[in-house]
Amino acid sequence: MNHFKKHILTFSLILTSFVLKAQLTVNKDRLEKRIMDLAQFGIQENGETERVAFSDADIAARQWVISQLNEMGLDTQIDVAGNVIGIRKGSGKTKKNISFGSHIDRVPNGGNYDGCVGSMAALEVLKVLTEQKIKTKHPLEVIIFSNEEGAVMGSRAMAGHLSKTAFPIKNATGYTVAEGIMRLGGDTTKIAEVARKKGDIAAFLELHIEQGGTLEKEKLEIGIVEGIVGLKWWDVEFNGFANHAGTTPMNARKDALLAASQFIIAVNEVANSFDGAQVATVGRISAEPGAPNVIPGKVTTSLEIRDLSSEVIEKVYQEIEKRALEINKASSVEIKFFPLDTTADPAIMDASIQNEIEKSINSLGLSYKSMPSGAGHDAQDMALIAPTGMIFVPSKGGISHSPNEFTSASDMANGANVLLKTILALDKKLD
Ligand code: HGY
Ligand code: MN
Ligand code: MN
Repeated sequence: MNHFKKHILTFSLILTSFVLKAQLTVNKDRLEKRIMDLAQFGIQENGETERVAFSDADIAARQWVISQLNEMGLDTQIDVAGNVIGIRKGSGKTKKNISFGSHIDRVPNGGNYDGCVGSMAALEVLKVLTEQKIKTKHPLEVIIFSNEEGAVMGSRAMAGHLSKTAFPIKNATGYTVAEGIMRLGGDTTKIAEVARKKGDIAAFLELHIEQGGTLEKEKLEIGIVEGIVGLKWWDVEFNGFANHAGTTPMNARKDALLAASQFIIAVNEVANSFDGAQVATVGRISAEPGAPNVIPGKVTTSLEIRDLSSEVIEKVYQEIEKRALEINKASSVEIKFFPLDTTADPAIMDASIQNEIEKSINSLGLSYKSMPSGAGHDAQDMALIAPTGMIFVPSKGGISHSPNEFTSASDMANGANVLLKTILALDKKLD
């Protein structure tokens, strides 16, 4: 009889664990609460959150994430690039992590979901696995990258291509990248040590909001990202001649702000003149001396160009340079381009990872499409060193980089469930 009982017991244990795994889902309300808890870091009087990389709010939020990871028994550290790392030990012999995560730093006046959904979903996935006492063969590594909005710096360092030339770049906090990395607990003198070798990581996954309107418009629940655009940044300097706004005749001026205005229109016209999905933007401008009764003598603007092809980015840039030369000739305002070391190359996502994501989506009965990403992500750096995949969830109204950014709890939970299932599937499939 005992023998029989033992078999029944074993069978029912296997059945329960099978049923549990089949029903294994994230806790939607807990995930939404984490998003709101995270939004408290940098909360302003008007109820919006400011949390630009390297700010006190960013540092406090990163410490909070570390405490959440510690509570779940993970080994945590801040690497020399300021990335927050949490490791959940695996039960197998393999030392290769399955890594997943995103970022929690934001653009100025940004939203609560960009980067935060992937980061908080990573915590939720770990919570569910801990609660259900599910061990994975591979160690699981959560990465909350540093300074993603400053051109994916933390993941660039991990991919081994963050050089000292990027260190002087300042963000909206006024801190340079070097100062910021130190503030986050990193160490710029050892930045090379953070680089992972290709093959160190078994797979990298990032869940992220789409930041565009495609999924919502087509009433789809999930996007499988095929590729991520590359982007390049420049500072553009306009040197004219500051002079009296009242006594200087209109035909005797070297008005730097007028030239910059013509440049901004030219950037828009050039980007629209090519077929394809390239984009070009002037997002920042400063005019000196900035008084109403002085003709601006010096203006500095930003310039950003993005496309899935580096060649197209270069072609658009060359056309913009030509238009700048015409403006210079007509206005005698000198125009100089300063490329910033913020280049993020276009990245194609791993086909087998996309396939695993698709299988997870189908097992959950969710609607989906494969699509490119017009936004840059840490995943584009991780794709240089590991098989990488990205999962998109809808952005309401396609709005992002704005306090009006929103993704519903059920959409976030859908994405987190796809992330969870794909991690478990990869854990089984990969050595
Ligand atoms: O700018 C981007 O594309 C991303 O949101 N950092
Ligand atoms: Mn992002
Ligand atoms: Mn962003």
